Order: sequence, then C-alpha cells, then structure tokens
Amino acid sequence: MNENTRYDAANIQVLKDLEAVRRRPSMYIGDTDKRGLHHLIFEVVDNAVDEAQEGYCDKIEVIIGKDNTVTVTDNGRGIPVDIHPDQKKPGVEVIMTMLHAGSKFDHKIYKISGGLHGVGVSVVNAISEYLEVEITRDNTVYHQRYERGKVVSNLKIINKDKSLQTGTKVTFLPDPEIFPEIQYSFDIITEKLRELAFLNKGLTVKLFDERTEKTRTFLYNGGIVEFIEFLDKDKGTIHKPIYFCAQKEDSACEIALQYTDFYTENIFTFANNINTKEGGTHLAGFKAGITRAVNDYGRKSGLLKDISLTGDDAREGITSIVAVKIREPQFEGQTKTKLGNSEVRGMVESLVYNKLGQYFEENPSTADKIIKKIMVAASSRVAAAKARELTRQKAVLGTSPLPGKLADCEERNPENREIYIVEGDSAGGSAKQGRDRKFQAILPLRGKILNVEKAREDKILSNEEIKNIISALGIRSTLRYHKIIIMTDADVDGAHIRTLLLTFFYRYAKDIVENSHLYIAQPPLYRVKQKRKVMYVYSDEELNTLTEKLEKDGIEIQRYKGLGEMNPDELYNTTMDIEKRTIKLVTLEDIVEADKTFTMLMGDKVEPRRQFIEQNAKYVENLDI
Ligand code: 28F
Repeated sequence: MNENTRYDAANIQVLKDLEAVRRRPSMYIGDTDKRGLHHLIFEVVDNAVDEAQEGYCDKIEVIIGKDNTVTVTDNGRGIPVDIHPDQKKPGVEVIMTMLHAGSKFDHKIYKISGGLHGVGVSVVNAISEYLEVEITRDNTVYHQRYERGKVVSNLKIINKDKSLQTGTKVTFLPDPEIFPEIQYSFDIITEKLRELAFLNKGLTVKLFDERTEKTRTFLYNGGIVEFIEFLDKDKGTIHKPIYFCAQKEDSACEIALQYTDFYTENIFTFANNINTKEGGTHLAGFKAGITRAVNDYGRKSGLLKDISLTGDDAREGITSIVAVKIREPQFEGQTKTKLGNSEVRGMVESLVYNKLGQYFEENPSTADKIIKKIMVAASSRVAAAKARELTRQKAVLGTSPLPGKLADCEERNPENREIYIVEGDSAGGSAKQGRDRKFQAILPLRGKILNVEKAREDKILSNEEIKNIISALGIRSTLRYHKIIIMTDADVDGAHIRTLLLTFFYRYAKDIVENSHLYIAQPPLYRVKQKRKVMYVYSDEELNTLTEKLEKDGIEIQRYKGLGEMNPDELYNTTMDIEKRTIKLVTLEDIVEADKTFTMLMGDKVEPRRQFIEQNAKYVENLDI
C-alpha cells in the first residue's frame, strides 16, 4: 500500500464512521433526548477535565448561548496542532474527526480519563450542526470549523501575540436533525459542574447562561471533604469529616465520610468523575471495609461484646463520597453507571478498613461516639425486625384489618382501582361524598405524618397513620390499587405533608414509584366567578391571563385555602373526575428534589431555614413549619 492509498483509505473510514454515528447516535450517546443532549456538553468538558487532572489546566468555563450553542473553554496546553505522522493532518483534526482517536484511547499520554461512554469529542462533532475549535499554543491562535463532522475550513492561524494564555475553546451547536428538542437545563449542568469541581480540588469551573444571565462559579480547595460539608450542611453531625486516599501506579482512590444524626445513609460513588448511581465494586468494597472496621474496633475497645454489627447498622446516618480513578473503567448496569472492575473492590475495602481503623485508634472519643451510635442502630434494628414481621404476617394472613377511615371502592381488580390519600378529615369527608365509589377509594389522613427521615424503622412501622397507609394499600403484600393519588392542600402545609408521604414511599415502597403507581392530584387554586359563569384556575399565571382577558368588572375571585373549602361536587368536578382532572405522575427525581428542600426546612439547623423562608416569603402565604 503506498502513502496515497493509505491516506485515502483513512479518509473513507472517517466518512463511514461519521455516517454511522449520525445514523445511530444513541449507540454512542445513550439517547437523543435530554440526557443525550447534555451528554454532549459533558463529553467536551471531560476532555478539559482530563487536561486539568494532568496538572496543566485549572480553569474551565461553560457558556450556554442564546442561540443554543455551547462553548467550553480551558486554560490547558491546547490540543496539539502539529501534523500527525500517519494521518498527515493536524492533531486537532484527527481528534475532531476520527472515531476513537484521542486521549481516551491513548494510555501513554493520559493515565486516567473520564467520559461516560468514552466516546470522544469526534462523536459530538458528528452530531453537531457545526463545531468550531480555537487553540492557543506557542503564542498563536489556531481555528478550524466543521459541519456535521466534516471539515469545512482547514486549520488556520487567526492571531499571534506574545501575551496569549494557552488553552482550548470549543463551540458547538447540536444538530436539530438529530435532537428533536434542544433545551438545556441549567440545573443539570450546574449539578454536574459542581460535582466535577468537588472531585477535582483546586479546579475553577464557571457556568454562564446567556439566556438568563445566570452565573455559577465552583472552586473547592477542600475537594470531597467540602462535598461532605455541602451535603451535610443542614444536618447535625457528630464529628468532622474523615478523609483518606491512596494512590498507585495506575489507580487512585479518595474517600470522605461523616456520621450525621439522621437515620438514612447517603453514599455517592464516582469512577473517573462519573457519578456511578448504580454503585458497583467500589461501593461494595466501601461497605465491606466500614463493617469490618467498626466491628473490629468495637471488639478491641470493649464497647461491643456479644452482638455483631451489620453493614446497615454501621452505615446508619452516614454521608460519604467514594471516588476512584482507574485506567480502564468498565461501566455496567441499565444506565451504564455501575462500576464493574472486580479489582477495585479489594482495593477500596482494604483502604477503608486500614485507614478507618487507624482513625479510630487515633481519635478514641470520636470512635466511641460512632460505635455507640451504631450500637443503638443495632438494637433498633432488632425491634424493627419484630415490627416488620408483625406487619408482614398480618398482611399475608389478611388479619391486618383495613383501617376504619378507609372508604373502599366496589371494583375488585387492583388495575382498575384507585385511592386518594387525602389531607384532613374534612377534605376526606368531601372526597368520600364526591367520589365515584365504583373505583375510587378514599383514605383520609389526620394531620402530619411522621417524618421517616428522622425516625427509626420500628417507630415508623408502629405509627398509626403509616400503619393505615400500609394496610390500606397492601404494601408488603399485594398492591390493592394501581393508582395512588396524593391529594393535599395547595399551601405550605400541604406541600409539607406531600413531601412526608413522598419520602415514605421513597424509603419504604420505592417499587410503587418505580412502577408509576404514584400520582399527585392538582386541585384548583382559585375559583373565578363572573355573572353566572364559574371557572376554576390552577396556577397564578393562569389567573393573570384569565383576569386580563375578562375585563376587570364584576368578577369575583376566591382563593382556596384548603380542599376542605370545596363542597363534594366541586372537589369531584375539579380534581377527581377522570374526564376533567389532571394528575401528576411522581418520579424518583421529583422525590429527591422535594426531599432536598424539606430536609433543609425540617432539619435542626435554623439559619438555612430562615434564609429559605426569607427568600421565598413572597410565594408563601400560610407558612407554618
Ligand atoms: C474545551 C475542551 O478538549 N482540552 C484539551 C488537550 C491537551 C492535549 C491533548 C487535549 C494528543 C495525542 C491525544 C496538549 N499538549 N477542552 C479540551 N486539551 N488533548 S483536549 O492531547 C490529546 C492527545 O492524542 C495535549 C500535549 N499533550 C496533550
């Protein structure tokens, strides 16, 4: 093969690859919805983060353009521009146009690198309407433009100056032929960039959204220790975060942890900066290490005698970050966010076991507090197991009576049955009278339900309202209704009760949420009357539009303070009639969001709560927390 035919063959391959990516984008980026769209941004950002991890870059900036472009800039060395000896093209062109070319697969250059699918920037290029790259190296600025992955202008020098800062700037516009909707989420991007800043201490990450002029700047010199402080800022804690790390030739592991006065565990794991939401071997190793370390120290210190502490006990109330960096991460699981590399388990386990053991030896008073907390967890676990067994037996035997307050429906097939969980006896009464008793059941709740985040399982399972929910719904046996609809007042109290219920489902009946059985009713906020005509209004915006439309005279506006103010007919017609109502499906993400806000509102710390209330005062009328 002579030089020319080899060169031609390479070019033909580039065009073929490009076609393949454009034809089946999901193979490369997961999907072409919201997730895939944001993946483009993070793929480009990851390359800049790689450069930072090598120690050549300490600033990354992301700009969301008004025109749907995204611009990512770093102050690294700049992508190489010299002619690639095999390809006879500038290095940057090779990286931008050739599949699997570039840092991800070049272990000699970058030891460790991220990238969710490790697809490389050439994939981003292939599915962008256009992409422009600007590189500053050796006092020279280079520029190249591509359209749908094809070179449209050769790399050329556009500036020379001695005072120029080196770096790389990439601007791209996702191709509307590929992405049905191009709508970036400031929150998704913020969360990811904040995470990257936590995981890469000393790296400044900036975000600017031209659409709204919002900016964020993240810089954490404390790295994952600051991450823990951020997560626990509204919780009571029993010691300062504990940190340890280990580095080998081609792997690294960093861990930070802190025990809080909460009862749930909150562990975030990462592999090469990827949030491994499905866990994996690093998480397994972490759990094993913690369990061994606390049992060992418990015995040695004499605190622990005849019982042994389980993993769940040992992790009660823990907040932790486990971040590993390895050379060839294998991502498995449904969303490819489960780390599969088996060698990682032992590495993390021994690090945690050794370093936590050492920490306990050196800090006996903190160790004491932690072990004692875990021992309380262990004895409540025994009590909870009894309570749970009792609930289960009753459910299985059918001896658990349906709660007296439940107004059941006539239909027998759970698929066609629905239940409204209603705040307050008076609204419950209206709902009972108004409902379609063929298939709609009503369970009224009295007052606030227990906060499952702040109580141990035995107490939760013996709580009257929670027992009612469990037996009415058939949780832990056969689900008795396939639509479960939470109906609370449209005020802060109602939001509070809704959150408590959502948290309960999240912690104790996650499958109900995962199988799309849980919904939120949408009662109207206002009743607007003009002459004989009555209209129901479900939001403030809707009210504004309506009142503008309806000439301002002779209209009566009533704001519903609670469901109880509606008569049975009104409640049925506006909120329960399947022909007219809207109900909102609850997703796991909704719950996490709601939970975050309310952890803050209900936690023991006063200051963040005061701030929130102050900031939101104008939206909040009947505040009573
Ligand atoms: C806005 C996104 O992509 N930054 C990058 C570099 C720096 C080098 C590099 C990148 C060379 C051969 C792969 C420079 N000098 N930001 C970015 N900055 N890639 S991507 O090299 C890529 C390798 O194969 C770089 C010396 N070595 C590396």
